[in-house]
This record gives sequence, structure tokens and C-alpha cells, in this order.
Amino acid sequence: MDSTLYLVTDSSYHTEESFLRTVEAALRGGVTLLQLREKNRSAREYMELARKVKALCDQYQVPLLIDDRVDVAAAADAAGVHVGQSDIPVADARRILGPDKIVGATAKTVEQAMEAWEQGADYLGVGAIYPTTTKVKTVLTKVSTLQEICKAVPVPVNAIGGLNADNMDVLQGTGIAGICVVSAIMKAEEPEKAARELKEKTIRLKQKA
Ligand code: TZP
Ligand code: MG
Repeated sequence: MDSTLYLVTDSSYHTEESFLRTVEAALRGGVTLLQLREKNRSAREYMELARKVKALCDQYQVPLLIDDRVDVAAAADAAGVHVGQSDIPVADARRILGPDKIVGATAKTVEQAMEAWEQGADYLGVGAIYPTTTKVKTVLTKVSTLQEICKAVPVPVNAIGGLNADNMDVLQGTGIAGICVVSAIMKAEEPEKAARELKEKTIRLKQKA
């Protein structure tokens, strides 16, 4: 699993056609991991979209993770699931999906990070680093906390929240494995170019650390 550039999707400001076009452009641009994140769809609709996105991810050999829903992840044969603090606990997601699937978790404190790792999380998403325009219930996480989490757990840690190519330098030296972005790609006029630039910057940032 390479979490250097982890795209979390948001279809709310796209038609399905433009959503899938944006996802494919992002994959062409070098996204290394992709999470389908749907908050307002029925399970049936989530599944239908998951199948379409999975076909694209398979084409580019990028693992697809499903936000929140372990059942949708299993039924769509996705690579795994991402769970937050109010979703199914990591240990249960792991028990349902088995040892070979990816289980990722959100953590905003060192305690939450330790707990998720102890329960078997494969990676952590930490943030929000900056205020975000994406619809989410979150609080800001200090860069110093992000750094402490990176030191505290042996699994890859990704920063998330309001990140773009112009403000990600604050992450240098924190020990992150990569960044998660929604708007920086999903709202980009040229998502392929945006993904390429974000990936290059993240690789450089990790090298300097
Ligand atoms: N969790 C913390 S911030 C966030 C999530 C899902 C949204 C990030 O979106 P954006 O557009 O990259 O700020
Ligand atoms: Mg969730």
C-alpha cells in the first residue's frame, strides 16, 4: 500500500459522468490510493457507484477503499474500508474483512491513534490540518500532534484537511507517509495536472524529512 497521494472523493458537486471523469483523470495523474466517500446515498446507490469506481481503480491498479461501510467494501470487493470515530470499530472491521483487507482509521489525538493501531489499523488519517470546505464533522489537529502520532505508531500516517499544493510545506519533517485530499483534486479545473503536482510535492516533502 502506497499512501503518498490518497484521493478521498466527493461526488456532491458533480454529475456521475463528471465525477467518474474526474476520478479517472486523478488516477491518470498518479493518485496512489483512493477512497470512495459517500454520505448521502443508500447502500444500493453506494454499491453501484463503488462498482464503477472499482473498475477504474483496477484499470490503474490503485487500491479502492470505502468510507464508513464495511458491508459495501466487502460486497464490492474493495481493497478495504476507512472508519472514523463514530463508525464500526477498527477491531470489528478487521474481524469482518479479514487479515488481507486494508482497514484505515481516523485519529485526531495520540490516544485515538494508539487505540486504532492496537485494534489492527493499517494506516491512519490525521486532521483536519487546515479548515476544510468539504462537508465533515471535524476539529483542527495541530501539526505538532500529527508529528507525535507519526512517532507513536508504526503504521503509515496521512495528513488530511484543507491541504493543497501551496500550503503543504508545514507537513515537512512530521514523518507522514502521504497526504489525503478532496477538493484539491475533486474541484480542480485540471484534476490530472493537480494530482501530478500534489504527488511530486509530496514525494519531495517526504525526501526532505
Ligand atoms: N476528514 C478530515 S478533513 C476532511 C475529512 C474527510 C475533508 C478534507 O477535504 P479537503 O477538501 O481536502 O479539505
Ligand atoms: Mg466515517
